[in-house]
Amino acid sequence: MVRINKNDEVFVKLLYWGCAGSGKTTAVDSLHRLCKEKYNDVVEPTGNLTKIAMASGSTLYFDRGIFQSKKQSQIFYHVYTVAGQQRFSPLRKKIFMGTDGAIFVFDSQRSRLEDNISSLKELKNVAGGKIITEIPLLVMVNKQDLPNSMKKKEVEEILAQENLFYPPGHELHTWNPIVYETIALYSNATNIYNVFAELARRTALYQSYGDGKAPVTNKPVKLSDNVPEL
Ligand SMILES: Nc1nc2c(ncn2[C@@H]2O[C@H](COP(=O)(O)OP(=O)(O)OP(=O)(O)O)[C@@H](O)[C@H]2O)c(=O)[nH]1
Ligand SMILES: [Mg+2]
Repeated sequence: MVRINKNDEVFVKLLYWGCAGSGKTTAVDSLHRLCKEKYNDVVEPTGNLTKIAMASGSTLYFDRGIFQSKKQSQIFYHVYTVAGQQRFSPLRKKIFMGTDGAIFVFDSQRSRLEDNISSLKELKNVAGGKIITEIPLLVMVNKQDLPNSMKKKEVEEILAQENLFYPPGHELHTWNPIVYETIALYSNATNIYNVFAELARRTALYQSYGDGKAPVTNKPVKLSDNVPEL
């Protein structure tokens, strides 16, 4: 639920979800650097990234970064990651509360397939049927730099099996998650800004045209894969 304070500042909560080690923290870290160094005329971090992690680098609680839109300076994106290790499930449920838009970070390593699917099922369960209908979803198939990585088409099939990918003609078809093939490592970052910017755009469309829900497609919503203006 997008929140507005008495000064008309708007707070949008975006969440990176996925199994342990899929690259959520790395993605938000790279996003933070990209926004600071390259896209700061569009969206700028308002401070440091907060990372609460174990010595191993695995997230212990969450990461959080705050990003301010430069074109509409009253809009702030609060970007969170969850801790993906299985034992943190109760914590993830808490971090999920109030999420306006979600990015599922799929680990493209085939050995991680089962963990990806159980993480996706957990997200659906925690969201109680609100994914896509009220909370826009995008997907990263991450670690494309590694050999034999899973590809967009394969992940779309998994989404369809989980009822998160609608056929043409379905009223939610327009809101099918875009599946981005990504590399989260900063040195080689691919699609990391695009996926964030598209999620920001979709949350705005859900608010403006759908009153917090997926807008019905006969309304004048212009959609494209282009990087949007924030
Ligand atoms: N080759 C490669 N490695 C990556 C990529 N993204 C992340 N990694 C590596 O994968 C490991 C785990 O990344 P994290 O970002 O900590 O994963 P996480 O999803 O935050 O994990 P949890 O916090 O345990 O849920 C690290 O060693 C990263 O450097 C990528 O795109 N390519
Ligand atoms: Mg992490």
